[in-house]
Amino acid sequence: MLPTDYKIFRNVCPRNCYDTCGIISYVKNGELIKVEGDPKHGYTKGRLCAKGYAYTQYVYSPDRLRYPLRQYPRGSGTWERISWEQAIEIIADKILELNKRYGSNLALAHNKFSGNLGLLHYAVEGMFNSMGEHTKTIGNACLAAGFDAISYDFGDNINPDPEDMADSKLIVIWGANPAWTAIHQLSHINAAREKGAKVVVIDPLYTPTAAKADIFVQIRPSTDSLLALGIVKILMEQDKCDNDFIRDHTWGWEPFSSYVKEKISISLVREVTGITEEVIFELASLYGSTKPCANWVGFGLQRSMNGGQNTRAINALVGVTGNIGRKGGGLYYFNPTPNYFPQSLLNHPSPESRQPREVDINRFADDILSLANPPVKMLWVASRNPLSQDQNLARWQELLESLELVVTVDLFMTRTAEMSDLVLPATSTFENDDVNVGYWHYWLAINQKAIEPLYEAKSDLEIARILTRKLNELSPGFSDFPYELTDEDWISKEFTPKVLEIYGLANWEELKDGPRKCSGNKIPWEDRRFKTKTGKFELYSRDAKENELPAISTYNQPRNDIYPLRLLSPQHRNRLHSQYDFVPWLNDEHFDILKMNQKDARQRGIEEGDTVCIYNEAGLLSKKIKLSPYIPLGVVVASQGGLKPINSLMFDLPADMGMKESGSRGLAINDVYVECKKQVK
Ligand SMILES: Nc1nc2c(c(=O)[nH]1)N[C@H]1C(S)=C(S)[C@@H](COP(=O)(O)OP(=O)(O)OC[C@H]3O[C@@H](n4cnc5c(=O)[nH]c(N)nc54)[C@H](O)[C@@H]3O)O[C@H]1N2
Ligand SMILES: Nc1nc2c(c(=O)[nH]1)N[C@H]1C(S)=C(S)[C@@H](COP(=O)(O)OP(=O)(O)OC[C@H]3O[C@@H](n4cnc5c(=O)[nH]c(N)nc54)[C@H](O)[C@@H]3O)O[C@H]1N2
Ligand SMILES: [Mo]
Repeated sequence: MLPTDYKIFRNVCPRNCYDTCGIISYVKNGELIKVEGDPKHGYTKGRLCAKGYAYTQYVYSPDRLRYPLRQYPRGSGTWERISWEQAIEIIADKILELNKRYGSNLALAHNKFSGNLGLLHYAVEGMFNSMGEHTKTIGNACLAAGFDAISYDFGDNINPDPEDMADSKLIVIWGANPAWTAIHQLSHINAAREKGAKVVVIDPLYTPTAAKADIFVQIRPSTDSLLALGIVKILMEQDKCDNDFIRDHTWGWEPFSSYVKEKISISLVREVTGITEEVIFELASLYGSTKPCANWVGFGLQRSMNGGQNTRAINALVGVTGNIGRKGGGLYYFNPTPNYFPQSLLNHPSPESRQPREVDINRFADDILSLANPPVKMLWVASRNPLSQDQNLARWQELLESLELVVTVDLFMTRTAEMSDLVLPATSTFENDDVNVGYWHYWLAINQKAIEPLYEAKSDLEIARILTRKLNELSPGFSDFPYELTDEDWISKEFTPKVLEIYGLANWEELKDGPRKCSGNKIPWEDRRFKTKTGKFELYSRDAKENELPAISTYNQPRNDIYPLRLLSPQHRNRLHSQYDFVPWLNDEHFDILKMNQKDARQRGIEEGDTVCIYNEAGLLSKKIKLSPYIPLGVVVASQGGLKPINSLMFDLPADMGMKESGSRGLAINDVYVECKKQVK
C-alpha cells in the first residue's frame, strides 16, 4: 500500500528508442521518489528497462547541469555561472548583431537530433523557423537508408503492428537486437514461440537476441542482400514463391527474376556471406513452408554502404514469399504514426520569403565550414551530442573552434557542451509536459509535469519563449514564435479531429487516464494497393533508377579497406548512445573496451586486458581489450559514448540511400575499418 501523501503522474520515456515506454511516477513533497512502468500502456505493459528504472538517479544526478554557464575561452574548462537573463541577452545580442552584419539570419545554425523525441521538444525547430531564414539540418543519422529502400518498393513506410508478431509462425530478425534495444518486443516474440513459431536471428554478432533464437545465422556484415537473393533463387528453383502475389501485385518480376537467375549462385552466397549451404537451404525451406512470416529489418543493418540494397533485397524476399499484407507477416522497420500529428512546432512555417538554408546532418561540420554568403557564425546544439555520435570529429572540432558563439542546451556536460561558450540546463522529462508517440508500436501517451524543474533548468520550449521575448523586445517583430502559448495550448494543437478519432479520444485530457492505441493501418497493404507510382510492390523501381540507383535490388561487394578489422559499434543495453554515462546504477561494466576474437588478438600479440591503440585514416584512440570467441574474425566491437568516443574513428562514409525521404544519405558507420596495436607501457 502506498501512503496517501504521494502524488502520481503519467510520464513517458522520450528517448529515441523503439519502446517509448509509459511510466508512472510517484512524487512526495515535490520529489520524484520512484518510477514504474505504466500498466495501462498496452505495449510496454508496466515494465521498464534498466535505464527507465534508473530515472530517479538520472534526475537527481549530481552531474546535472544546474545553471546557465559561460566558458571563456571556449574549451578551456573555465566556467562561470551566469543568470538566465545574462545568457539570453548574450544570445539575443549575437543574433541581432549577425542579422545586422549579414542582412539575414543565415549565419545562425542549429543542430538538433534525438535526445528527446517528445512533440513539444520540436520547440527548437519552431523557434528557429519563426526567425525566418537560418541554417538548419536535413537528413537523419539513424535510419535514412532503410527508409528509402522501403519507400522505393512499397511506396510508403508503414510498419505492421508489432503486437501482431505474436501471430507469426516464423520471425526473422535481420540486424536488430531487441533484447537490448526493444525489450518489450520479446514478449510478443515469445508469445509466437509458445504457439510454435521459430525465431531466426541474422547478425554478424552473437547478440543477446541471437542467444534466444532457434537459429542464429552469423552473416558477414553488409552481405544480407546476397543471402536474401540466394533464398529467393532457391525458392524460384523449387517453385515455392507465391506466384499469385507475384502475378497480381508486383512490378518488375521479369527483370528481377532474370537478375537472380543469372547473377546469384549459392556458391557465391556461401563465399561472400560466410554462411554454409546447409543453413542457406534451411532458411529457404523455412521461408518456403512457413506463413505468416514476420521480418524485422533493424536499423543496424542499414547503416552501411549497402544498407539500402540489403533492405531492398529483404523486401523482395518478403514480397515474393507472399508475406505482405498478412496478419503476423510483413516487413517491420518503422511506423509512421508520428506523422499523423500536425507536429505544430516542427512544422511552424517560416515566413514565405525567408526560407532556411539546409545542410546535411551527416556531413554537418564539413558542409557548414564550406558555407559562404554568409558563413555560419553561431551554432545552437540541442538534444544532440555530435562530438560523441557524429562522424568526422576532427572537422567538428575545427568547426566549433571557428564559430563566434556556440550554445548547447543539455542536462549534462557532454563533450559537445564542453566545447561551447554557453551551456543552458534542460529539464528532464519529469519536469515538463509533453506528448509522445512511438515510431515502432502504435501507442500514444501524455507526459505530465510531475516535479518542478530542478535548479534553474528549463525545457526547450520555455527557452524558445524567453529567447523570442527578448529578441522581440530588442527588435520588435524579429520573430513570430507564439511565446504566449502554454504547454497545454501546444498539446491541444496536436489533437486534430482526425487524431482524436484514430485514437478513440473525445479530448486529449483523456490520456491522463492512460495511453491509447492507434486504430489505423494495423495490417499495412492488406488491400495490396501500394503507394508506388505503379500501384504495385516494386521489384523494379523506376524511381530508384531516376535517382541513379539500380532499379533492381542489387548485390554489391561489401566495402574493403587497407585496414583489416571491421569496426561495429551497435547500441548498448545500458546506454542510449552517449546518454546515461552519468548514472551509477547503469555503470555495471567498463565502457572503454574493444571486443576482439582470440585469433585476431593472437596474430597481433594482444592479450585480455591489454591496452591497444586503435587507428585508421580518421584518427587514433586507446581502449582495453576484451577477448571473446563470439566476435567473428576480422571484426572488432566497441560501445558508443564514454570518455573516448569510438566515433573519432568515423569518417565521411555515406550509406547508399537516404536522399529520397530524408534529403540526405544515411550514415555508413558499420563500414569503417581499423587496425589495432598493443600499446607499449
Ligand atoms: N539500450 C538501447 N536501446 C536503444 C538504443 C540504445 O542506444 N541503447 N538506441 C535506439 C536507437 S536510436 C536505435 S537507431 C535503435 C537501434 O537498434 P537496432 O535496430 O537493434 O540496431 P543496432 O543496435 O544499431 O544494431 C543491431 C544489430 O545489427 C547488427 N548488424 C550490423 N551490421 C549488420 C549487417 O550488415 N547485417 C546484419 N544482418 N546485421 C548487422 C549489429 O551487429 C547489431 O547486433 O535502438 C534504439 N534503442
Ligand atoms: N559509432 C556509432 N555512432 C552512431 C550510431 C552507431 O550505431 N554507432 N548510431 C547513430 C544513431 S542510430 C543515432 S540515433 C545517433 C544519436 O545521436 P545523438 O542524438 O546526438 O545522441 P545522444 O547521445 O542520444 O545525444 C542526445 C543528447 O540530448 C540530450 N538531451 C536529452 N533530453 C534532452 C532535452 O529534453 N533537451 C535537450 N536540449 N537535450 C536533451 C542528452 O543528454 C544527450 O546529450 O547516433 C548515431 N551515431
Ligand atoms: Mo538511432
